[in-house]
Amino acid sequence: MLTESQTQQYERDGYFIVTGLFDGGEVRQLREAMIGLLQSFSLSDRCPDVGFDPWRRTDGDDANPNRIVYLNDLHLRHARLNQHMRSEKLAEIFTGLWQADVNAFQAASVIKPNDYNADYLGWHQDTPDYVPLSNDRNGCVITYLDHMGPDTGGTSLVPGTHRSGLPKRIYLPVDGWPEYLKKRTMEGFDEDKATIVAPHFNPGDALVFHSSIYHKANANYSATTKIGLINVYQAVDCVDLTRRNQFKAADLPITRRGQIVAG
Ligand SMILES: O=C(O)CCC(=O)C(=O)O
Repeated sequence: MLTESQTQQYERDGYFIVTGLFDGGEVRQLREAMIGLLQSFSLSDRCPDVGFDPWRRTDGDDANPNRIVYLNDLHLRHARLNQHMRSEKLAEIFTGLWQADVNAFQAASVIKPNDYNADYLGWHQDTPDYVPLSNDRNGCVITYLDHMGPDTGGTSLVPGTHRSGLPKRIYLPVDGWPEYLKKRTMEGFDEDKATIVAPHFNPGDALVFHSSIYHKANANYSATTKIGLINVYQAVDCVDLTRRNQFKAADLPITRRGQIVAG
């Protein structure tokens, strides 16, 4: 159940962390499911729903030999990941925040392979990919399956920026980077002047954030792959006005009358 302080932090800062939301057994099952998937794809499977490390400079590890960095539609790829999207622990966070039933929006994973420079993913908001929505009751929870921090594949945020409007997204060339690789950022955003938080997450911790908060995926300079599960939800009264969301989780009912919908 949500605490008053978590609800207040979400309103004020646009995020909060639930430590130990999932226990060791749950993390093990989720990690096993993910590693099975990571090992099942090869580079020829590259498509918008299966992304690979664009640097192409280093070998992967046993868990992620082909250096997958993004996998979408997890609920259709593995029963345990479908169960995770429909877990009461995740649903209760958002039904509590919004005092409303929720639908799914996306069920994906952002994976940070060993020795992975994620700077190209850059500072961004998720909302620009989603609008027009009828309101802002759309949010994400990342479930960390590994120890993940500032240089080991965690997530950085700028508290309070969920109320800063939607600056234009831009892509900048970077000295020394290959021409095909640009750094995503936001017009007018100066990382050096921002108050950034870069938490350390333990396996089973969850980061809940408003889809408009400025955030970025951190590099992973450790020797092993780090996995985060991304689940995006929205309140039933948050309508995707142009049916822009093409993720296969779009509009799947997760709760009705406060109870999990079987699926
Ligand atoms: O992988 C992360 O740490 C952040 C994920 C992210 O940037 C996103 O979901 O938009």
